[in-house]
Amino acid sequence: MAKDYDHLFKLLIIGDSGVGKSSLLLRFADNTFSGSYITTIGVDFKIRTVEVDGERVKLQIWDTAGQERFRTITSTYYRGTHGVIVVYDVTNGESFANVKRWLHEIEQNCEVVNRILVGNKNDSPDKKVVLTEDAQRFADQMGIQLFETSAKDNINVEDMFMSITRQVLHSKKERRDRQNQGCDNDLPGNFSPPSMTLQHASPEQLVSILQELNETSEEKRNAALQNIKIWLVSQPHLPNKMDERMILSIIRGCKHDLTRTKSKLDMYFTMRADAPELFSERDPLNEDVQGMFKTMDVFPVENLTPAGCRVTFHKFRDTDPASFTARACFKFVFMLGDIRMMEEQAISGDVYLFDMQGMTFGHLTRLAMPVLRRMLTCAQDAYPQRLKQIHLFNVPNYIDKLLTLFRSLMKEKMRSRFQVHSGHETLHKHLPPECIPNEYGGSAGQVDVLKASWKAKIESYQSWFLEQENVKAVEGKRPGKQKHLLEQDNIYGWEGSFRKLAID
Ligand SMILES: Nc1nc2c(ncn2[C@@H]2O[C@H](COP(=O)(O)OP(=O)(O)OP(=O)(O)O)[C@@H](O)[C@H]2O)c(=O)[nH]1
Ligand SMILES: [Mg+2]
Repeated sequence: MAKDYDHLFKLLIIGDSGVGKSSLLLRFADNTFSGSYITTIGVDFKIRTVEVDGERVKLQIWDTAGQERFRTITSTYYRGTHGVIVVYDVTNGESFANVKRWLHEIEQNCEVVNRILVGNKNDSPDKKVVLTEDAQRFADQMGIQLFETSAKDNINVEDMFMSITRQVLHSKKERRDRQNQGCDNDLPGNFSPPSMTLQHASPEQLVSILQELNETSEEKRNAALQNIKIWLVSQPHLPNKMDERMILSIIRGCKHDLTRTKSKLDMYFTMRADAPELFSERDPLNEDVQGMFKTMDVFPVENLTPAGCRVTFHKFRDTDPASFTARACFKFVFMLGDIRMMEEQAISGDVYLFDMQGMTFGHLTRLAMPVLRRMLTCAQDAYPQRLKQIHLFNVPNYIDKLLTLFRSLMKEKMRSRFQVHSGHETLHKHLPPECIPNEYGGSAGQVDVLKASWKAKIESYQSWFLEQENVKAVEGKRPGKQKHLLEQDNIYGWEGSFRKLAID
Protein backbone atom coordinates (compact mmCIF):
# COMPACT_ATOMS: atom_id res chain seq x y z
CA MET A 1 0.00 0.00 0.00
CA ALA A 2 1.39 3.41 -0.94
CA LYS A 3 2.19 5.69 1.95
CA ASP A 4 -0.24 8.57 2.24
CA TYR A 5 2.45 10.90 3.60
CA ASP A 6 6.06 11.96 3.07
CA HIS A 7 6.88 12.42 6.76
CA LEU A 8 5.37 11.12 9.95
CA PHE A 9 5.99 13.21 13.06
CA LYS A 10 5.02 12.72 16.64
CA LEU A 11 4.13 15.85 18.60
CA LEU A 12 3.42 16.00 22.31
CA ILE A 13 1.35 18.61 24.16
CA ILE A 14 2.25 19.19 27.81
CA GLY A 15 1.42 21.77 30.49
CA ASP A 16 -0.61 22.19 33.66
CA SER A 17 -4.10 20.78 33.98
CA GLY A 18 -6.83 23.01 32.57
CA VAL A 19 -4.65 25.27 30.41
CA GLY A 20 -6.43 24.06 27.26
CA LYS A 21 -4.16 21.36 25.79
CA SER A 22 -7.05 19.14 24.71
CA SER A 23 -8.95 22.18 23.44
CA LEU A 24 -6.01 23.23 21.25
CA LEU A 25 -5.79 19.76 19.78
CA LEU A 26 -9.53 19.56 19.22
CA ARG A 27 -9.47 22.92 17.47
CA PHE A 28 -6.56 21.91 15.26
CA ALA A 29 -7.70 18.37 14.42
CA ASP A 30 -11.50 18.73 14.31
CA ASN A 31 -12.03 22.50 14.32
CA THR A 32 -14.35 22.30 17.30
CA PHE A 33 -14.41 23.75 20.79
CA SER A 34 -16.32 22.85 23.93
CA GLY A 35 -16.68 25.15 26.93
CA SER A 36 -17.12 22.23 29.31
CA TYR A 37 -14.03 20.79 30.93
CA ILE A 38 -13.34 17.07 30.79
CA THR A 39 -9.89 16.45 32.23
CA THR A 40 -7.71 14.10 30.18
CA ILE A 41 -7.04 10.69 31.65
CA GLY A 42 -3.54 9.46 30.86
CA VAL A 43 -2.91 10.25 27.21
CA ASP A 44 -4.95 10.61 24.05
CA PHE A 45 -4.00 11.34 20.46
CA LYS A 46 -5.32 12.65 17.17
CA ILE A 47 -3.99 12.55 13.65
CA ARG A 48 -4.00 15.26 11.02
CA THR A 49 -2.08 15.44 7.77
CA VAL A 50 -0.90 18.87 6.65
CA GLU A 51 1.04 20.14 3.68
CA VAL A 52 4.30 22.00 4.20
CA ASP A 53 6.19 23.31 1.17
CA GLY A 54 4.52 20.76 -1.07
CA GLU A 55 5.24 17.82 1.23
CA ARG A 56 2.62 15.80 3.11
CA VAL A 57 3.33 15.64 6.80
CA LYS A 58 1.27 13.28 8.90
CA LEU A 59 1.11 14.48 12.48
CA GLN A 60 0.44 12.11 15.31
CA ILE A 61 -0.37 14.54 18.12
CA TRP A 62 -0.39 13.27 21.67
CA ASP A 63 -2.38 15.11 24.29
CA THR A 64 -1.24 14.38 27.82
CA ALA A 65 -2.99 14.77 31.15
CA GLY A 66 -1.80 17.77 33.14
CA GLN A 67 -2.91 16.24 36.41
CA GLU A 68 -0.09 15.27 38.73
CA ARG A 69 -1.38 11.72 39.31
CA PHE A 70 -0.67 10.82 35.68
CA ARG A 71 2.86 12.23 35.63
CA THR A 72 4.72 8.91 35.58
CA ILE A 73 2.53 7.69 32.75
CA THR A 74 2.71 10.78 30.60
CA SER A 75 6.49 10.93 30.92
CA THR A 76 6.72 7.60 29.06
CA TYR A 77 5.29 9.33 26.01
CA TYR A 78 8.34 11.49 25.37
CA ARG A 79 10.04 8.58 23.67
CA GLY A 80 10.31 9.11 19.94
CA THR A 81 8.77 12.57 20.10
CA HIS A 82 9.86 15.06 17.44
CA GLY A 83 8.27 18.22 18.83
CA VAL A 84 6.86 19.30 22.17
CA ILE A 85 4.22 22.00 22.66
CA VAL A 86 4.39 23.51 26.15
CA VAL A 87 1.14 25.24 27.06
CA TYR A 88 0.27 27.69 29.82
CA ASP A 89 -2.89 29.72 30.40
CA VAL A 90 -2.44 33.50 30.01
CA THR A 91 -5.14 34.00 32.68
CA ASN A 92 -3.31 31.81 35.20
CA GLY A 93 0.08 32.97 36.48
CA GLU A 94 0.86 29.71 38.20
CA SER A 95 0.59 27.77 34.95
CA PHE A 96 3.20 30.15 33.48
CA ALA A 97 5.47 29.77 36.51
CA ASN A 98 5.31 26.00 35.99
CA VAL A 99 6.56 26.21 32.41
CA LYS A 100 10.15 25.95 33.71
CA ARG A 101 9.29 22.63 35.29
CA TRP A 102 7.80 21.34 32.06
CA LEU A 103 10.85 22.42 30.06
CA HIS A 104 13.02 20.63 32.58
CA GLU A 105 10.95 17.49 32.14
CA ILE A 106 11.55 17.65 28.37
CA GLU A 107 15.29 17.92 28.96
CA GLN A 108 15.22 14.85 31.16
CA ASN A 109 13.24 12.74 28.73
CA CYS A 110 14.35 13.80 25.25
CA GLU A 111 17.76 14.17 23.72
CA VAL A 112 17.15 16.62 20.93
CA VAL A 113 13.68 17.90 20.37
CA ASN A 114 11.93 20.95 18.95
CA ARG A 115 9.90 22.98 21.42
CA ILE A 116 7.33 25.72 21.23
CA LEU A 117 5.79 27.80 24.03
CA VAL A 118 2.07 28.54 23.91
CA GLY A 119 0.06 30.98 26.03
CA ASN A 120 -3.53 29.84 25.52
CA LYS A 121 -6.90 31.46 26.43
CA ASN A 122 -5.71 34.73 24.94
CA ASP A 123 -9.28 35.86 24.34
CA SER A 124 -10.35 38.00 27.30
CA PRO A 125 -7.93 40.92 27.82
CA ASP A 126 -9.46 41.77 31.22
CA LYS A 127 -8.53 38.37 32.60
CA LYS A 128 -5.03 38.25 31.16
CA VAL A 129 -2.34 38.17 33.87
CA VAL A 130 0.70 36.83 32.00
CA LEU A 131 1.86 39.78 29.92
CA THR A 132 3.08 39.18 26.40
CA GLU A 133 6.35 41.08 27.10
CA ASP A 134 7.19 38.89 30.10
CA ALA A 135 6.41 35.68 28.26
CA GLN A 136 8.40 36.87 25.21
CA ARG A 137 11.42 37.75 27.35
CA PHE A 138 11.34 34.31 28.94
CA ALA A 139 10.92 32.58 25.56
CA ASP A 140 13.88 34.52 24.14
CA GLN A 141 16.04 33.52 27.10
CA MET A 142 15.15 29.88 26.55
CA GLY A 143 15.52 30.15 22.78
CA ILE A 144 11.95 29.05 22.10
CA GLN A 145 9.32 30.55 19.85
CA LEU A 146 6.24 31.96 21.64
CA PHE A 147 2.66 31.87 20.40
CA GLU A 148 -0.38 33.32 22.12
CA THR A 149 -3.49 31.41 21.11
CA SER A 150 -7.15 30.93 21.79
CA ALA A 151 -8.65 27.53 21.18
CA LYS A 152 -12.02 29.10 21.94
CA ASP A 153 -11.91 31.88 19.35
CA ASN A 154 -9.59 29.99 17.00
CA ILE A 155 -6.77 32.51 17.19
CA ASN A 156 -3.28 31.46 16.10
CA VAL A 157 -3.95 27.74 16.63
CA GLU A 158 -3.30 26.68 13.05
CA ASP A 159 -0.22 28.93 12.81
CA MET A 160 1.22 27.53 16.01
CA PHE A 161 0.86 23.87 14.92
CA MET A 162 2.24 24.69 11.47
CA SER A 163 5.18 26.47 13.03
CA ILE A 164 6.25 23.54 15.21
CA THR A 165 5.72 21.20 12.24
CA ARG A 166 8.03 23.38 10.10
CA GLN A 167 10.64 23.37 12.84
CA VAL A 168 10.55 19.58 13.06
CA LEU A 169 10.74 19.25 9.30
CA HIS A 170 13.71 21.62 9.11
CA SER A 171 15.60 19.79 11.85
CA LYS A 172 14.97 16.52 10.08
CA LYS A 173 16.36 17.91 6.84
CA GLU A 174 19.37 19.42 8.58
CA ARG A 175 20.05 16.12 10.30
CA ARG A 176 19.70 14.31 7.03
CA ASP A 177 22.07 16.67 5.30
CA ARG A 178 24.59 16.19 8.07
CA GLN A 179 24.34 12.44 7.96
CA ASN A 180 23.86 12.49 4.22
CA GLN A 181 21.54 9.53 4.32
CA GLY A 182 18.03 9.16 3.00
CA CYS A 183 16.47 7.41 5.94
CA ASP A 184 12.81 8.26 6.28
CA ASN A 185 12.10 6.00 9.17
CA ASP A 186 10.58 8.66 11.33
CA LEU A 187 9.23 6.67 14.21
CA PRO A 188 11.91 4.86 16.19
CA GLY A 189 11.91 1.11 15.64
CA ASN A 190 13.69 0.23 18.82
CA PHE A 191 12.11 1.00 22.09
CA SER A 192 12.40 -0.04 25.67
CA PRO A 193 8.91 -0.38 27.00
CA PRO A 194 7.98 1.28 30.27
CA SER A 195 8.59 -1.27 32.97
CA MET A 196 6.63 0.09 35.88
CA THR A 197 3.52 -1.90 35.24
CA LEU A 198 4.57 -5.50 35.96
CA GLN A 199 6.16 -6.31 39.25
CA HIS A 200 8.12 -9.55 39.28
CA ALA A 201 8.27 -12.24 41.92
CA SER A 202 10.35 -11.62 45.04
CA PRO A 203 13.34 -13.93 45.57
CA GLU A 204 11.33 -15.93 48.12
CA GLN A 205 8.33 -16.26 45.80
CA LEU A 206 10.61 -17.19 42.95
CA VAL A 207 11.90 -20.29 44.73
CA SER A 208 8.44 -21.80 45.08
CA ILE A 209 7.22 -20.64 41.66
CA LEU A 210 10.19 -22.18 39.84
CA GLN A 211 9.64 -25.38 41.76
CA GLU A 212 5.99 -25.42 40.69
CA LEU A 213 7.06 -24.82 37.09
CA ASN A 214 9.58 -27.69 37.25
CA GLU A 215 12.43 -25.30 36.57
CA THR A 216 14.87 -26.98 38.90
CA SER A 217 18.05 -25.26 37.77
CA GLU A 218 19.46 -22.64 35.50
CA GLU A 219 21.05 -25.40 33.41
CA LYS A 220 17.66 -26.98 32.89
CA ARG A 221 16.21 -23.67 31.78
CA ASN A 222 19.03 -22.97 29.33
CA ALA A 223 18.88 -26.48 27.91
CA ALA A 224 15.12 -26.16 27.39
CA LEU A 225 15.55 -22.83 25.64
CA GLN A 226 18.26 -24.24 23.41
CA ASN A 227 16.16 -27.27 22.57
CA ILE A 228 13.19 -25.15 21.53
CA LYS A 229 15.27 -22.70 19.51
CA ILE A 230 16.83 -25.54 17.53
CA TRP A 231 13.43 -27.14 17.04
CA LEU A 232 12.00 -23.86 15.73
CA VAL A 233 14.75 -23.60 13.12
CA SER A 234 14.00 -27.17 12.01
CA GLN A 235 10.31 -26.42 11.37
CA PRO A 236 10.02 -25.12 7.81
CA HIS A 237 6.51 -23.77 8.32
CA LEU A 238 7.32 -21.77 11.46
CA PRO A 239 9.26 -18.52 11.81
CA ASN A 240 12.75 -19.56 12.86
CA LYS A 241 13.25 -16.73 15.28
CA MET A 242 11.29 -15.78 18.32
CA ASP A 243 12.10 -13.54 21.23
CA GLU A 244 13.75 -15.65 23.91
CA ARG A 245 11.55 -14.16 26.61
CA MET A 246 8.46 -15.35 24.76
CA ILE A 247 9.85 -18.83 24.31
CA LEU A 248 10.62 -19.01 28.01
CA SER A 249 7.11 -17.85 28.89
CA ILE A 250 5.67 -20.74 26.89
CA ILE A 251 8.12 -23.26 28.35
CA ARG A 252 7.12 -22.12 31.82
CA GLY A 253 3.43 -22.09 30.95
CA CYS A 254 3.88 -25.76 29.99
CA LYS A 255 5.80 -26.48 33.19
CA HIS A 256 8.88 -27.47 31.18
CA ASP A 257 7.06 -30.16 29.23
CA LEU A 258 8.84 -29.60 25.92
CA THR A 259 6.40 -31.65 23.83
CA ARG A 260 3.57 -29.46 25.00
CA THR A 261 5.73 -26.39 24.48
CA LYS A 262 6.28 -27.32 20.84
CA SER A 263 2.62 -27.93 20.27
CA LYS A 264 1.77 -24.58 21.84
CA LEU A 265 4.33 -22.76 19.74
CA ASP A 266 3.03 -24.42 16.59
CA MET A 267 -0.48 -23.41 17.57
CA TYR A 268 0.66 -19.87 18.41
CA PHE A 269 2.01 -19.24 14.92
CA THR A 270 -0.75 -21.24 13.23
CA MET A 271 -3.40 -19.15 14.93
CA ARG A 272 -1.72 -15.97 13.80
CA ALA A 273 -2.12 -17.16 10.21
CA ASP A 274 -5.47 -18.82 10.60
CA ALA A 275 -7.36 -16.32 12.73
CA PRO A 276 -6.60 -12.98 11.06
CA GLU A 277 -9.68 -11.47 12.69
CA LEU A 278 -7.84 -11.82 16.00
CA PHE A 279 -4.19 -11.57 14.97
CA SER A 280 -3.86 -9.10 12.13
CA GLU A 281 -3.99 -5.31 12.05
CA ARG A 282 -2.75 -4.99 15.58
CA ASP A 283 -1.51 -1.43 15.36
CA PRO A 284 -2.28 -0.06 18.85
CA LEU A 285 -3.35 3.22 17.28
CA ASN A 286 -5.99 1.67 15.04
CA GLU A 287 -9.72 1.83 15.59
CA ASP A 288 -10.10 -1.65 17.09
CA VAL A 289 -7.57 -1.04 19.82
CA GLN A 290 -8.39 2.59 20.56
CA GLY A 291 -12.07 1.62 20.58
CA MET A 292 -11.31 -0.99 23.22
CA PHE A 293 -9.71 1.66 25.44
CA LYS A 294 -12.97 3.55 25.24
CA THR A 295 -15.37 0.67 25.85
CA MET A 296 -13.53 -1.50 28.38
CA ASP A 297 -10.98 -1.31 31.17
CA VAL A 298 -8.74 -4.36 30.83
CA PHE A 299 -5.29 -4.46 32.39
CA PRO A 300 -3.00 -6.61 34.51
CA VAL A 301 -2.47 -5.34 38.04
CA GLU A 302 1.08 -4.38 38.94
CA ASN A 303 1.49 -6.53 42.07
CA LEU A 304 1.61 -10.30 42.15
CA THR A 305 -0.51 -12.24 44.67
CA PRO A 306 1.41 -13.82 47.57
CA ALA A 307 1.29 -17.11 45.65
CA GLY A 308 2.87 -15.35 42.65
CA CYS A 309 -0.18 -15.04 40.40
CA ARG A 310 -0.86 -12.21 37.99
CA VAL A 311 -4.26 -10.56 38.43
CA THR A 312 -5.98 -9.15 35.34
CA PHE A 313 -8.90 -6.77 35.79
CA HIS A 314 -11.86 -6.45 33.36
CA LYS A 315 -14.74 -3.99 33.38
CA PHE A 316 -17.11 -2.34 30.92
CA ARG A 317 -16.46 1.38 30.76
CA ASP A 318 -19.15 2.00 28.17
CA THR A 319 -22.06 -0.26 29.12
CA ASP A 320 -24.00 0.15 25.88
CA PRO A 321 -23.92 -3.33 24.30
CA ALA A 322 -23.77 -1.70 20.86
CA SER A 323 -20.27 -0.42 21.66
CA PHE A 324 -19.03 -3.90 22.47
CA THR A 325 -17.31 -5.92 19.75
CA ALA A 326 -16.25 -9.36 20.93
CA ARG A 327 -13.72 -9.70 18.11
CA ALA A 328 -11.93 -6.45 18.98
CA CYS A 329 -12.05 -7.36 22.65
CA PHE A 330 -10.40 -10.74 22.09
CA LYS A 331 -7.85 -9.27 19.71
CA PHE A 332 -6.94 -6.82 22.46
CA VAL A 333 -6.69 -9.55 25.07
CA PHE A 334 -4.19 -11.45 22.92
CA MET A 335 -2.15 -8.30 22.41
CA LEU A 336 -1.94 -8.03 26.18
CA GLY A 337 -1.01 -11.71 26.19
CA ASP A 338 1.89 -11.07 23.80
CA ILE A 339 3.21 -8.17 25.85
CA ARG A 340 3.02 -10.28 28.96
CA MET A 341 4.94 -13.07 27.20
CA MET A 342 7.67 -10.51 26.53
CA GLU A 343 7.75 -8.99 29.98
CA GLU A 344 6.46 -11.47 32.51
CA GLN A 345 9.09 -13.45 34.37
CA ALA A 346 8.20 -16.53 36.37
CA ILE A 347 4.63 -16.45 37.66
CA SER A 348 2.54 -19.15 39.22
CA GLY A 349 -0.57 -18.54 37.11
CA ASP A 350 -3.43 -16.21 36.27
CA VAL A 351 -6.25 -14.71 38.27
CA TYR A 352 -9.03 -12.97 36.35
CA LEU A 353 -11.27 -10.34 37.92
CA PHE A 354 -14.44 -9.34 36.10
CA ASP A 355 -16.51 -6.43 37.38
CA MET A 356 -19.85 -7.41 35.86
CA GLN A 357 -21.57 -4.11 36.55
CA GLY A 358 -23.26 -2.94 33.37
CA MET A 359 -23.05 -6.35 31.75
CA THR A 360 -26.39 -7.21 30.14
CA PHE A 361 -27.95 -9.89 27.98
CA GLY A 362 -27.30 -7.46 25.16
CA HIS A 363 -23.57 -8.08 25.65
CA LEU A 364 -24.05 -11.83 25.74
CA THR A 365 -25.94 -11.78 22.46
CA ARG A 366 -22.99 -9.98 20.89
CA LEU A 367 -20.68 -12.85 21.79
CA ALA A 368 -20.72 -14.70 18.48
CA MET A 369 -20.08 -18.39 19.16
CA PRO A 370 -17.49 -18.97 16.41
CA VAL A 371 -15.39 -16.05 17.64
CA LEU A 372 -15.74 -17.16 21.25
CA ARG A 373 -14.63 -20.66 20.38
CA ARG A 374 -11.62 -19.50 18.44
CA MET A 375 -10.71 -17.23 21.32
CA LEU A 376 -10.93 -20.09 23.83
CA THR A 377 -8.87 -22.34 21.60
CA CYS A 378 -6.17 -19.70 21.26
CA ALA A 379 -6.18 -18.93 24.96
CA GLN A 380 -5.79 -22.54 25.93
CA ASP A 381 -3.65 -23.99 23.19
CA ALA A 382 -1.50 -21.10 22.04
CA TYR A 383 -0.83 -18.97 25.12
CA PRO A 384 1.06 -19.82 28.29
CA GLN A 385 -1.77 -18.96 30.67
CA ARG A 386 -2.37 -21.15 33.69
CA LEU A 387 -5.75 -20.35 35.12
CA LYS A 388 -5.82 -20.28 38.93
CA GLN A 389 -8.90 -18.26 39.86
CA ILE A 390 -11.75 -16.43 38.14
CA HIS A 391 -13.79 -13.94 40.16
CA LEU A 392 -16.94 -12.42 38.75
CA PHE A 393 -18.17 -9.67 41.04
CA ASN A 394 -20.95 -7.07 41.15
CA VAL A 395 -22.93 -9.72 39.34
CA PRO A 396 -26.50 -8.65 38.43
CA ASN A 397 -29.20 -11.05 39.66
CA TYR A 398 -30.35 -12.38 36.33
CA ILE A 399 -26.81 -13.16 35.19
CA ASP A 400 -26.16 -14.80 38.53
CA LYS A 401 -28.76 -17.49 37.70
CA LEU A 402 -27.19 -18.15 34.34
CA LEU A 403 -23.76 -18.45 35.95
CA THR A 404 -25.03 -20.95 38.50
CA LEU A 405 -26.09 -23.15 35.63
CA PHE A 406 -22.82 -22.57 33.83
CA ARG A 407 -20.86 -23.48 36.97
CA SER A 408 -22.79 -26.69 37.46
CA LEU A 409 -21.56 -27.83 34.04
CA MET A 410 -17.93 -27.39 35.00
CA LYS A 411 -15.58 -29.99 36.27
CA GLU A 412 -15.03 -29.94 40.01
CA LYS A 413 -11.48 -28.59 39.79
CA MET A 414 -12.58 -25.73 37.56
CA ARG A 415 -15.67 -25.04 39.64
CA SER A 416 -13.63 -24.53 42.76
CA ARG A 417 -11.63 -21.84 41.02
CA PHE A 418 -14.64 -20.02 39.61
CA GLN A 419 -16.14 -17.62 42.16
CA VAL A 420 -19.25 -15.50 41.74
CA HIS A 421 -19.71 -12.54 44.12
CA SER A 422 -22.80 -10.37 44.33
CA GLY A 423 -20.80 -7.34 45.53
CA HIS A 424 -17.04 -6.83 45.67
CA GLU A 425 -16.39 -7.08 49.41
CA THR A 426 -15.94 -10.86 49.36
CA LEU A 427 -13.08 -10.49 46.87
CA HIS A 428 -10.94 -9.63 49.87
CA LYS A 429 -11.25 -13.18 51.16
CA HIS A 430 -9.27 -14.34 48.15
CA LEU A 431 -6.88 -11.53 47.31
CA PRO A 432 -4.72 -9.07 49.28
CA PRO A 433 -5.52 -5.33 49.00
CA GLU A 434 -2.45 -4.64 46.83
CA CYS A 435 -3.99 -6.76 44.07
CA ILE A 436 -7.41 -5.05 44.14
CA PRO A 437 -8.02 -1.57 42.63
CA ASN A 438 -8.75 1.25 45.12
CA GLU A 439 -12.36 1.60 43.98
CA TYR A 440 -13.07 -1.85 45.46
CA GLY A 441 -11.39 -1.24 48.79
CA GLY A 442 -7.94 -2.34 47.65
CA SER A 443 -4.69 -0.42 47.27
CA ALA A 444 -3.48 -1.48 43.80
CA GLY A 445 -4.18 2.02 42.46
CA GLN A 446 -7.09 3.75 40.75
CA VAL A 447 -8.62 2.00 37.76
CA ASP A 448 -8.09 5.08 35.56
CA VAL A 449 -4.42 5.37 36.45
CA LEU A 450 -3.65 1.65 36.09
CA LYS A 451 -5.49 1.53 32.79
CA ALA A 452 -3.68 4.61 31.50
CA SER A 453 -0.27 3.09 32.23
CA TRP A 454 -1.24 -0.02 30.29
CA LYS A 455 -2.51 2.09 27.44
CA ALA A 456 0.90 3.76 27.38
CA LYS A 457 2.65 0.43 27.43
CA ILE A 458 0.55 -1.07 24.64
CA GLU A 459 1.05 2.01 22.48
CA SER A 460 4.80 1.88 23.10
CA TYR A 461 4.72 -1.56 21.45
CA GLN A 462 3.46 -0.09 18.18
CA SER A 463 6.56 -0.87 16.15
CA TRP A 464 6.75 -4.38 17.60
CA PHE A 465 3.16 -5.20 16.67
CA LEU A 466 3.70 -3.84 13.17
CA GLU A 467 6.83 -5.97 12.75
CA GLN A 468 4.98 -9.05 13.98
CA GLU A 469 2.19 -8.75 11.42
CA ASN A 470 3.87 -11.20 9.05
CA VAL A 471 5.51 -13.45 11.62
CA LYS A 472 3.26 -16.48 11.37
CA ALA A 473 3.03 -20.08 10.16
CA VAL A 474 3.13 -20.80 6.43
CA GLU A 475 0.80 -23.73 6.00
CA GLY A 476 2.14 -24.77 2.60
CA LYS A 477 5.53 -25.50 4.15
CA ARG A 478 4.27 -27.69 6.98
CA PRO A 479 6.05 -31.07 6.80
CA GLY A 480 4.07 -34.30 6.86
CA LYS A 481 0.35 -34.02 6.73
CA GLN A 482 -0.52 -30.74 5.13
CA LYS A 483 -3.48 -30.15 7.28
CA HIS A 484 -4.32 -27.09 9.26
CA LEU A 485 -4.21 -27.79 12.92
CA LEU A 486 -7.37 -25.77 13.09
CA GLU A 487 -9.18 -27.90 10.56
CA GLN A 488 -9.11 -30.86 12.87
CA ASP A 489 -12.67 -31.43 13.96
CA ASN A 490 -12.24 -31.34 17.68
CA ILE A 491 -10.25 -28.14 17.85
CA TYR A 492 -13.26 -25.88 17.84
CA GLY A 493 -15.31 -28.25 19.98
CA TRP A 494 -17.15 -26.35 22.64
CA GLU A 495 -16.80 -29.25 25.00
CA GLY A 496 -13.23 -29.81 24.01
CA SER A 497 -12.42 -26.23 24.82
CA PHE A 498 -13.59 -26.53 28.37
CA ARG A 499 -12.23 -30.01 28.84
CA LYS A 500 -8.80 -28.80 27.90
CA LEU A 501 -8.88 -25.64 29.98
CA ALA A 502 -5.46 -25.46 31.55
CA ILE A 503 -6.07 -25.61 35.25
CA ASP A 504 -3.28 -27.88 36.39
N1 LIG B 1 -11.61 31.13 27.35
C1 LIG B 1 -10.99 30.05 26.91
N2 LIG B 1 -11.21 28.87 27.53
C2 LIG B 1 -10.55 27.80 27.08
C3 LIG B 1 -9.64 27.86 26.00
N3 LIG B 1 -9.12 26.63 25.81
C4 LIG B 1 -9.69 25.83 26.72
N4 LIG B 1 -10.55 26.52 27.49
C5 LIG B 1 -11.35 25.97 28.59
O1 LIG B 1 -10.49 25.55 29.63
C6 LIG B 1 -10.94 24.35 30.23
C7 LIG B 1 -9.85 23.31 30.20
O2 LIG B 1 -9.54 22.97 28.87
P1 LIG B 1 -8.85 21.57 28.45
O3 LIG B 1 -8.51 21.70 27.01
O4 LIG B 1 -9.68 20.44 28.84
O5 LIG B 1 -7.56 21.63 29.38
P2 LIG B 1 -6.33 20.57 29.44
O6 LIG B 1 -5.08 21.36 29.44
O7 LIG B 1 -6.48 19.56 28.39
O8 LIG B 1 -6.53 19.94 30.90
P3 LIG B 1 -6.05 18.47 31.44
O9 LIG B 1 -6.55 17.47 30.47
O10 LIG B 1 -6.69 18.33 32.78
O11 LIG B 1 -4.58 18.48 31.55
C8 LIG B 1 -12.19 23.95 29.45
O12 LIG B 1 -13.32 24.36 30.17
C9 LIG B 1 -12.08 24.71 28.16
O13 LIG B 1 -13.34 25.03 27.63
C10 LIG B 1 -9.46 29.12 25.35
O14 LIG B 1 -8.71 29.28 24.41
N5 LIG B 1 -10.15 30.17 25.87
MG1 LIG C 1 -6.82 17.59 28.48
